[in-house]
Amino acid sequence: MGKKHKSRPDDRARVVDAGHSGGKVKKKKANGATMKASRRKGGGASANGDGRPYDPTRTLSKPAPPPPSYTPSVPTGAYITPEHDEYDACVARSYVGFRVDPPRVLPDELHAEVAAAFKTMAKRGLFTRDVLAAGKTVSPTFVSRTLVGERGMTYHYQKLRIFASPWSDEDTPEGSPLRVVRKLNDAMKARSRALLTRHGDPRVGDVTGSCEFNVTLINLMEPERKESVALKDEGQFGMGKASVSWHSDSSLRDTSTVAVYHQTSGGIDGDDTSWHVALKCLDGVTPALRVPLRSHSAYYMMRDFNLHHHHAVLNGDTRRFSSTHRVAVTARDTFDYVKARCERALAVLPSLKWRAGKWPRGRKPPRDANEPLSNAVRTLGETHREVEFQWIRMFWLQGTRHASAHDGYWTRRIEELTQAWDVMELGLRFAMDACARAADGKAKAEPRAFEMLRYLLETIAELREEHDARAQSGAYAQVPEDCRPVDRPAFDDKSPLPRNLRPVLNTLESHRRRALDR
Ligand SMILES: O=C(O)CCC(=O)C(=O)O
Repeated sequence: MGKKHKSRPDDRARVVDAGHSGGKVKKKKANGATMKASRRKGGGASANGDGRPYDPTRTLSKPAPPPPSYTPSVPTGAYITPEHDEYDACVARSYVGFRVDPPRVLPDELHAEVAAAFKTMAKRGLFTRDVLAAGKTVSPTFVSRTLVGERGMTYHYQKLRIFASPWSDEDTPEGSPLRVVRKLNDAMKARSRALLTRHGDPRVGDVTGSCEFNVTLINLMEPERKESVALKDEGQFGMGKASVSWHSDSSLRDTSTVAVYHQTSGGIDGDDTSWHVALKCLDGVTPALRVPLRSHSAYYMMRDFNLHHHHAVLNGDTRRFSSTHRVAVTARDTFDYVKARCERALAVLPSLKWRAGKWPRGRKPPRDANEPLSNAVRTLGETHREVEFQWIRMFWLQGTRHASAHDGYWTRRIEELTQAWDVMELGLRFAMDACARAADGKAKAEPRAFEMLRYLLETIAELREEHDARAQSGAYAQVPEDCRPVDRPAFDDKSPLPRNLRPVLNTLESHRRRALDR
């Protein structure tokens, strides 16, 4: 199980029995005894009799109440650290689900492989600042990041979709650092399962939630002196500079665990504890926590922790990588999902072509030729909008460096989606032509079809305007030129519809009036 390491402040956090919610704290020696017990039992039962069988499919039907607040017996400052006498009691009561693992929980060989993989990925320029949007504010992250995960996965946060470099064998050459990331992910899964099994939480009964991590967002952080962008103060508790400010993670499967593996340049035997994770309850009563992290340690936020707590990362003195393993939602976030959606939308093209009067003479009309026009317009238009704004524009918003970094898997798929989008543009053009024919009395179109088409074209026009404003934001001056937005999908004179849809909307309105007057 790797080398022995001296017990440090972060080891203390691990020995807190999170299964207790009443503030009574039982301490165990930080000697790995609990890990061994788990292996003997195959990870399926508790070492302390408190275990629940791990079932990733079972979640809470409604949110559980937050854990109880903790009021220190003697007044403390706004936050406490593991050195504080009441730290363990406070974690057990109000931060149930938070655990810290010391480095020795993972084998030294894995630590070393991961260190080499992160270094290679950094050298290859895979880490970039994400430029995020919140309301009308656009700003780059302080940290550089990259997403790695199952093939076809994406992750959506703060109005940005990021695309996972696949870690699968079929998409990576032997020796790829991405395969090492998958190995780390497997280790984090195994460890999270063991912790979930061993450390129950009475608030949620036997719900363990999932730790079947499908992506990891890996952060690269520099000490403040090396940052090109000024860091902000943590702001609420006087904890110092934050590299990642207070937040809870979004787009995660309900009740799922987040596991964070942390490495700094000091190496496994180093003394560096300059980086801290900060945690707070949302009750305004319980003291916040400021927890030092030793290089090669990991921390876990289990089950619904993310729902009732926020976390932040406090800047340290060294270069830091953190790999944040997550169970990201998949309903609308995978390539397979969007591809299937495109296929369904493209199936309405023949009926639109027929309604537009472009159907080849003598050929049998399509099967759905007499379906209401509004249905076809809706199916096509909603998919067009999603593909353009959630996929193609999101991909190119992140620049040409991003496109080169994703050359193996995503560029081909984005190209595929762009071809489907081109056909959908043609479909919208057919819908316009069908409305023109109705205005001329050459065909019938129900009033709802005009309304549906107007609604969809208007939202597309608005979203393009919003996208342009975002792409022109001064925030992009803070990132390298090849990380700035590229305007895709492209339009030219032969495009079925122009990029600016305002004149098209005026034409549609005049078709509608003429059709109504008939
Ligand atoms: O690096 C960490 O410890 C956590 C980072 C984090 O909160 C995030 O990436 O959302």
